[in-house]
Amino acid sequence: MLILPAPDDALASRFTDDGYLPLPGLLSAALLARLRAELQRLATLAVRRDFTMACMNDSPRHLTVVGGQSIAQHSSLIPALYREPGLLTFLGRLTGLDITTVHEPVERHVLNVLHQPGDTHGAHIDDYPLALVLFLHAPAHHRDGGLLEYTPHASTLDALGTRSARRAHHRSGDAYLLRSDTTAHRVTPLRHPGLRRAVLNMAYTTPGRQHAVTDSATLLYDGSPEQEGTPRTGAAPHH
Ligand SMILES: O=C(O)CCC(=O)C(=O)O
Ligand SMILES: [Fe+2]
Repeated sequence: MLILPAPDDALASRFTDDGYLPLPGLLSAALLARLRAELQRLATLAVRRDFTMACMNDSPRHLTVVGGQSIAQHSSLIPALYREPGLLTFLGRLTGLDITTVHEPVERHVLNVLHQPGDTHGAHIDDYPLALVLFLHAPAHHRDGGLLEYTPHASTLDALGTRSARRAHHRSGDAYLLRSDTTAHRVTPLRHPGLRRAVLNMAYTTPGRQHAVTDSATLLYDGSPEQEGTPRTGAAPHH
């Protein structure tokens, strides 16, 4: 299903140094098409989120999501991709970690869609050590926003939004791997109407780390919408 590169030493050390590794050739055109169709099919399950995340310096969340539990119940494609043995082997070789799937369903595999001007996935670190992010749709240009901004080996979120943060643009069909528990990261706001950025984020962990350390994923993907702003259930992107 995925076109996995050989996990050589150069890729491995780049990932260790940068906390980020672009994997642009990972998705075949056929798999990209299937994942886009799956996103469209799951759109009725999507929930709008507009709130600030208290445990992440009150950073903003303006996006539409499909949480891991909904995906587990209604998709067979995404859970199968998530568990693909070759993918787990690849991630283990690349990172040198004993990689395993995340038990709790909320954060395991999620769909994040930015589709309105100003939509952003604000500053945070993840609960689990690895995030593999697959781009189903992305703005064409760097200047459109929707960039991944990140600071490797960070103990705070403070450098995000400053000139010292690194930024990466991705195209539809791209992928990247992030050392997501120690790399502070955010997605910069979309800058115009008519843009769409949709990712599938798959989280992986190591055997001793099966518990979320913050409530951020629960708030974003499983919280009661009424408590967190002005959600619009079903306001899902349709292409
Ligand atoms: O959309 C992205 O590039 C990052 C997503 C992310 O950080 C997350 O889902 O935790
Ligand atoms: Fe993240």
